[in-house]
Amino acid sequence: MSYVDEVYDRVVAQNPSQPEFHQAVKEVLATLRPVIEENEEEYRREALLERLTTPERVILFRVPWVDDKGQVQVNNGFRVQFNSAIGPYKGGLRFHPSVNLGIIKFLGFEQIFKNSLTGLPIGGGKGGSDFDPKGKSDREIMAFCQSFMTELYRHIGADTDVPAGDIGVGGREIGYLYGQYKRITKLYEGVLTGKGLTYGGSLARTEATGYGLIYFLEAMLKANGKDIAGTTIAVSGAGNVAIYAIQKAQQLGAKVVTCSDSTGWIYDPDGIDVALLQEVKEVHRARLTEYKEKRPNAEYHEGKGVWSVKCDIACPCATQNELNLEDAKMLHSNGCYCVAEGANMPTTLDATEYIQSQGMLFSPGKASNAGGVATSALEMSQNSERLSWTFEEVDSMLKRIMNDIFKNVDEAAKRYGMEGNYVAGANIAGFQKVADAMKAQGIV
Ligand code: NDP
Ligand code: 2IT
Repeated sequence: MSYVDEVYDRVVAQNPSQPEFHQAVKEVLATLRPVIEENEEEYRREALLERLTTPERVILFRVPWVDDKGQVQVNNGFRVQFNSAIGPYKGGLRFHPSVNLGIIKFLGFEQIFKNSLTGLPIGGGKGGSDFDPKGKSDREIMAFCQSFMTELYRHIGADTDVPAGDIGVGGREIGYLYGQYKRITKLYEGVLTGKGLTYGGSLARTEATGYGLIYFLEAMLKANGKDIAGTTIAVSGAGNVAIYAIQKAQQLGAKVVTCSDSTGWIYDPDGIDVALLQEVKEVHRARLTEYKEKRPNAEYHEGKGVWSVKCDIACPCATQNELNLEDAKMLHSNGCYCVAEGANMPTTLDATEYIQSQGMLFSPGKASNAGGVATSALEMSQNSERLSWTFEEVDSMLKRIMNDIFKNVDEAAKRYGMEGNYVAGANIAGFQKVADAMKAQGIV
């Protein structure tokens, strides 16, 4: 059996009931096959792939907090410190009822390659909780965040592990987490990113993942003789990534006609009104039915459905496995020629294979959503030098980073005879730097 297959079987056997983690490992290992085969015996002797697929450290903890009725609630807390070969662990915190160890491991594993692709010195990590922020009061959110940090603080630090936001964790949560970290440790340091602008945050971090996705998409379209201006785009999600992807796409002359949340979706033939979407989601934290009430031309539908809309480009920006084979077939039959992932692993493996087999363009999240974490690393740099850069400075660095990522991914795919396969290109380019650093640092 080949070394790659042996390691995949081992991951499945040793991590039962973690299908998302298996899926992420399967995709990466399958595309690394030609790279591994060049030096198979050496990699096998050094157990490089076993080490790469085993987290350096997994922290599981209890998070007790008191709700507004005086009832004590208990949630599970997680932090997976996956790989520190090229820098301190870096990656978001997700608060969502679906969170479990397998989901945090898939996200942490993806983060290793994504962070490597940014070209910046950050290792891979991820964390979170099965806490559901929906419907909670501000006081309950604060109580939860303070309790979460009361355990997490001992495992993180500006040069050790630097968490940030993800689903269910935005500016408000980062603020409460930062306050508690500072209170316990007395340290005013860049231990979290996505901070508010008054206490060490970076301009353009809020926009960075969505803007970065569209900068990457622009580069990918351009390399394939296409232009974003004049296209119709279907976006899913209505959170941080979706909102700023829609904003940037519309600034560049595209029309975005959909968005969605966990209960329904919007089709707006006139193009999504971003200011209204921000008011509904960022200010009121309300349902998309409120968007429809203020936008009579738009349609609201319950459930899932954005991929049934006719579009040129699809950008899934909500969550994992939200675009399946049936969705991919629908997109293709409606003339869609490009899928650019904003979320982490939003496309199932069979849907990805179908999209690629139809000659559609496809960018994996670990490449096209890397702008968020890249800008987090720029926030860390600003914190270290105790200076703040302007919006234009950060945005132009973000744009350059996304263009460089596209170039490196494209070149890596070509180098191994897989031109246009950006999944393979991203995994190969991300892997090489991490593997070199791991080899140089010995058996650790
Ligand atoms: P947010 O919490 O801001 O928004 C998530 C959006 O997706 C919400 O509209 C939410 O609906 C919807 N959603 C979440 N879970 C589900 C679900 N199970 N089914 C249907 N809809 C769902 O998160 P982000 O925008 O930050 O994250 C979106 C994706 O992007 C995630 O995959 C995340 O890992 C990834 N990502 C985020 C980065 C960042 O910087 N924030 C960086 C790189 C990737 P509702 O409004 O009802 O909650
Ligand atoms: O998935 C991701 O890259 C993020 N949620 C952002 C991580 C970060 O550290 O900014």
